[in-house]
Amino acid sequence: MAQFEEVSQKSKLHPKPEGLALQYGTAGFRTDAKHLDHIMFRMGLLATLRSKKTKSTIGVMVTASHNPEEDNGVKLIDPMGEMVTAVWEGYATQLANTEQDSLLKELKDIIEKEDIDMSEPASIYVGKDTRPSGASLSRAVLDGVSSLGGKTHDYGLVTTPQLHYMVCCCNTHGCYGSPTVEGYYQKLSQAFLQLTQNASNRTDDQKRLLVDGANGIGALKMREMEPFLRSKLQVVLSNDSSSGKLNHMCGADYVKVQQKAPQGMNMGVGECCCSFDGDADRIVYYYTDSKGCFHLLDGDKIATLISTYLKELLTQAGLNLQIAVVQTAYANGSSTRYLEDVMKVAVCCTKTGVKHLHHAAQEYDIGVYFEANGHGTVLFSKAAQKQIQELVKDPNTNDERKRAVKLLESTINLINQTVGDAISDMLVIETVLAIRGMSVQDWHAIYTDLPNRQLKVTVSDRRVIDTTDAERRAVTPEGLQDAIDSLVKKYKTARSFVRPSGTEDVVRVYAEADTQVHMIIMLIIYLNIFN
Ligand code: NG1
Ligand code: ZN
Repeated sequence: MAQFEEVSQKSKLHPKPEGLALQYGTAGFRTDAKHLDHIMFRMGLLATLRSKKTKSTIGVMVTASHNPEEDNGVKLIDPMGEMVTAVWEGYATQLANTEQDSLLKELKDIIEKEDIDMSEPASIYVGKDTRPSGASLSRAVLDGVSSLGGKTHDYGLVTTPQLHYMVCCCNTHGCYGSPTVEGYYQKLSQAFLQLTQNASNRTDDQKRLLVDGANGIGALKMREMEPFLRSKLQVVLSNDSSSGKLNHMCGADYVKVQQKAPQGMNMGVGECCCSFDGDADRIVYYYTDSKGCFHLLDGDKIATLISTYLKELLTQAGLNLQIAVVQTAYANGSSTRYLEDVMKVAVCCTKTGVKHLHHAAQEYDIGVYFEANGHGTVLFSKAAQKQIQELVKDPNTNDERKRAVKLLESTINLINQTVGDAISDMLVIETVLAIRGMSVQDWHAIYTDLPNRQLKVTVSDRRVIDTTDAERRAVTPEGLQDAIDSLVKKYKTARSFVRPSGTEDVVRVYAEADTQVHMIIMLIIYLNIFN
C-alpha cells in the first residue's frame, strides 16, 4: 500500500541505532535527546494509529519535564487529555524497540490487533517545551504522522498542560474551551478575575507573587498570560531567560528535592514564592522567615489547602458530594493524618505517577490529587458538575448557598482537569488564599511536616526491587522489608520505603521521622544496606 511505502521511505531518515532499547515509562520516553529521533518518528506513527482507532484528535508532547536540558522525551495524550492506556504504552515500547527492517511488520501487527480502519482520517496536535533539541525532534513526530497521511496542528512552544487542554477542547467540540493558547488564557483568567472579586480587600503585597520559571516554557507562557490577569496578580518572574540553563539549580523538582530556594531568585523575608518545573505541570510554594529558615509548601500542602476550601464551599452550598484526596507513598505522614483526622476527608494512596492518581480521583464526586512533588489537579465528576450548575440556576437558592455554588462553578473553570498544571494550580492557590484571607505563613501553619528526605541510589539492576501496597512495601529482594521494618520501629511516627524509579535508572529511598536527626540516621543506615 502506498501509505506504507511512505513510512518505509521516511523511516530511513529516522533510523534506529541498532540494539538501543527504551521503555515507555511513567512519563513516556525520556533520555538523552541524541537517542530520540527514531522514537519521535515512531510516536508520530503510533499517535496516527491511535487517532484513527479513537476517531479523535491525539496529542504528542515533546518534553523531558524536570530532567536536564540535554535530555528530551515524548508523551502521547489521549482524547480527553489523559495519558494513553497501558495497552498502548506497550505498543509504544514495542514500536520503539523494533529494529529498522521489522518496523512495518510491527506497525501492521498493531493495526491488526486493534482492528484499525486505515481509511479513517487522523488528527494530531503536537507541542514542545523550550529544549534546544525540541525543534528537530518535533519535526520527526510530524514526519511520522504525515507518512501515514495524518493531519497535524503544530502548536510549537506550549506547556504540557496547555497541550492536554487543547486536545480535550478539540475532542469535546469546544465545550471545555477554545483550543488555542489565547482560549486557555481567556478561560483561566476570566475564572480568576471572577473569583478574586470575592476578595476585594487584598493588599498589593498579597497580590505579589515571585515565580521561578525554571528557565523554561512556564516562564514564557506566564509572561504571555500576565496581561489577561489585569494586575489582579503581580507576578515577579525569575529564571525566565531562554539563555539560562533549563532546570539547572532551579525549578520545582530542585526546590522540592533539595528543600532549598532556587538560585537566581531574589526573595525578601516572608515573601510568597513558587517554582514551576521545566514543562510547567508541577508547582511548589515556599518562603523564608525572619531567621532565614526556608519553608516549603509542596503538593501535600496544596492538596490540603484546596480540599479544605472545596469542602467548606460544599458545606455552605448544602451539596452532599463526596470529596477525597489521592496521594502517593511520598505524601508526608502529617498531611495524611491532618486530612483524615482533622478534616475528615477520605484519603487514598496509589502508586507513583499521575496516571494512577488521576484514575483513582475519577472514582469520587470530587477527587483532589497531588504528588508530593507538586504535580496534581482536581477532578469533578460529570454528575457533580451538573448538580453545581443546576444549583447556580435554581431561583430558590438563598444568597449564602448561591455565593458558595458560584464560587464552586468558577473554581471548576479555573482548574485544568486534564492534568496537573502549574499555571492553573497557581491561580487556584492564589484564589483560595485571597478568598480565605490567608497568608502563605497561615497556610504553612495548617500542619507541620515531619522531617523527610529522598535519596537516589544507583544499583546494578533496580528491577530486583519489587513492591506492593502502593509501593509502600518491598516484596523482593528477600530481607529488605524486614530491614526497613526494624529500622522504622525505632522511631516515633517513622515511615520509610524503597522503590525503583520509573523515569531514571536509580532506586529511590524515602524516609521520614519525628526529628531531623532520626530521619538522617535512617538514611545513613539505608546507604549502608545498599553499599
Ligand atoms: P519516578 O522516577 O518513578 O520516581 C518521578 C516522580 C513522579 C512522577 C514521574 C514523572 C518522585 C518521587 N517521582 O517518577 O512523581 O512525577 O517522575 O514525571 O517525585
Ligand atoms: Zn513536568
